[in-house]
Amino acid sequence: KIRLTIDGREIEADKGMNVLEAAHAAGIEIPSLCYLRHVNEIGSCRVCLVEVEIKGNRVLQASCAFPATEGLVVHTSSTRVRRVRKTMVELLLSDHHRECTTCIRNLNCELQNIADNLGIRNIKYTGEMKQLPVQNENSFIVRDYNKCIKCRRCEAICSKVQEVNVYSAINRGYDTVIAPAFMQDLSQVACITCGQCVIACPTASLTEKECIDSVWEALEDPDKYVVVQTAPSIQVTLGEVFGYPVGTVVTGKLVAALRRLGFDKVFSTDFTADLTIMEEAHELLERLEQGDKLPLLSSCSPGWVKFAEHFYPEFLENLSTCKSPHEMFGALTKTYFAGKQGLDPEKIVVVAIMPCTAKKFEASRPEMGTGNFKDVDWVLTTRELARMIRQAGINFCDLPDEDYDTPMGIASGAGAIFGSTGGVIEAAVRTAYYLTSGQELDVLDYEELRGFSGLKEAWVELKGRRIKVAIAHGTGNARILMDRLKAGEQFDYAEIMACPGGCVGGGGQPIFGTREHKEISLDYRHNRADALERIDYSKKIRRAHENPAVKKIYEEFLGHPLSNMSKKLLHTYFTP
Ligand code: HC1
Repeated sequence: KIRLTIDGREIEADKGMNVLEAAHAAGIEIPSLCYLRHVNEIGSCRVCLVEVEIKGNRVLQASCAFPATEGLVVHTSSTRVRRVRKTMVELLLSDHHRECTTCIRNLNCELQNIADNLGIRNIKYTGEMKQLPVQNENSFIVRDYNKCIKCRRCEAICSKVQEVNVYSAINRGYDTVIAPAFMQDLSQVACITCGQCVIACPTASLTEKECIDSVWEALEDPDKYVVVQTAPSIQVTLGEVFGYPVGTVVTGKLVAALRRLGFDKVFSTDFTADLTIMEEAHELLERLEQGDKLPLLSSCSPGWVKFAEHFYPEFLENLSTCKSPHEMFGALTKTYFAGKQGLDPEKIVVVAIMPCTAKKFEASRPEMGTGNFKDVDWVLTTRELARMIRQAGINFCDLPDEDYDTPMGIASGAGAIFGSTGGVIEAAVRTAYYLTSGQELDVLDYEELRGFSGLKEAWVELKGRRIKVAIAHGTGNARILMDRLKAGEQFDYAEIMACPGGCVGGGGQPIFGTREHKEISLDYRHNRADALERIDYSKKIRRAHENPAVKKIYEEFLGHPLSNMSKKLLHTYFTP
């Protein structure tokens, strides 16, 4: 520990902290924009300037890049500091397309918050206002260069955490843009569509490609039968937007809100997560028996699949052929469910509420359809759903708790834990153990598969053999695992999720304001993951193979896992 003085208060801080962190730990607020803890500590925006006493002089320094040292004296809110910070933000605003009232990040924009906190009421600096492109040709992310403040957080997340390296600075000085090479659209470069850059962006320079209006149109069309499914993690993240603490389970209100919005059926992707486990566990056992295409690599995270396609195409045969649960759901809605209800599949619209921008991309892939039908018609992120709820004037907090519709709303606890890192393997092992032994596991909780370390490995007992499994989340960690596989290390089964923390940390999840961003770490994802575990614990049925609706769909429609019908509707193939 070290001791330093901030604003006349002597405080203690950990060795190695910068001044911003030390102040924060002591409850002293310093505004910042470009700073992301451990990810982007470059001091470029200068908003976190403070005065530091050096040899009797008060010197301005960026607190995010200045080390806290023993005996240091710091002033965080002197008149000079406040004046200089104000100037920095005024300069940023002088060239920013200030469309606050119509902006998608209105009231959730870090630049807007800071301008308000600093009391900026007019901007002294006028001059040239850039007119740069707004790129929205792809199906997942919109890039508005006119709202970029060059904080480089997108670049830092993409290169240091995800290790995809899509963004870099192009040009110099006033003409600098942070962009893919040659300012190409994200669909033209090796972007994996994960949306971590959207979560990192403090303004609306990076946003999801919104498709709310298309969903409203479908809901208002009397000829359409609109079915909605919710991904496992939405149950534990949507509440944040409406003021609930991070990690609150709001399943009942989520279902009620979707009914109030007018969806004809409200179903759960957890149901097809159970079904995915049935298919994937059988696939694992088949490959283990044949000793072929091992390790089996999970394929339910479309950002990870795209990462593999760009960077590890030699492993595409190892990917599970299972479509992801939300695509399986779409395929079954337009076949099994349509048949059961006597509905014309042409008239069914499948909407998926996903925590993920990559799911938008996945739904647009040509592989993800059956016959003339796309499996999923529209993907809304958690944030888009929250906007629809507000647009409809629904008071989310006052809604009663309601249950999903049957049969495709029935799910085991195994389906729920899919939404956080380690959940797919844990769910699959519960079922694979039963399939190999005919007995149920006594202990369902695999502590060694849980937790947020970037890369976990463990031996898991199945009847008659032990298998070696690995779990990676965030494609930076996936890269480490894949390089080890390339070097010849042997694993049997690996779960890889593109986003840090798994889907609870997806690029379509609620975005926190300035303060929480300083704390950005895996912590808030922990709370969300814990909430998914609570859903699992609370279920009477915690194994996918015990889900009565899953049993029924095999009896009535699919036959058995890996049947011809399953392969036709629920599986796909990725080719380099
Ligand atoms: Fe996920 Fe999945 S869990 S990928 O992590 O397999 O997005 O939440 O919907 O499809 O079920 C995301 C979450 C989600 C699929 C499932």
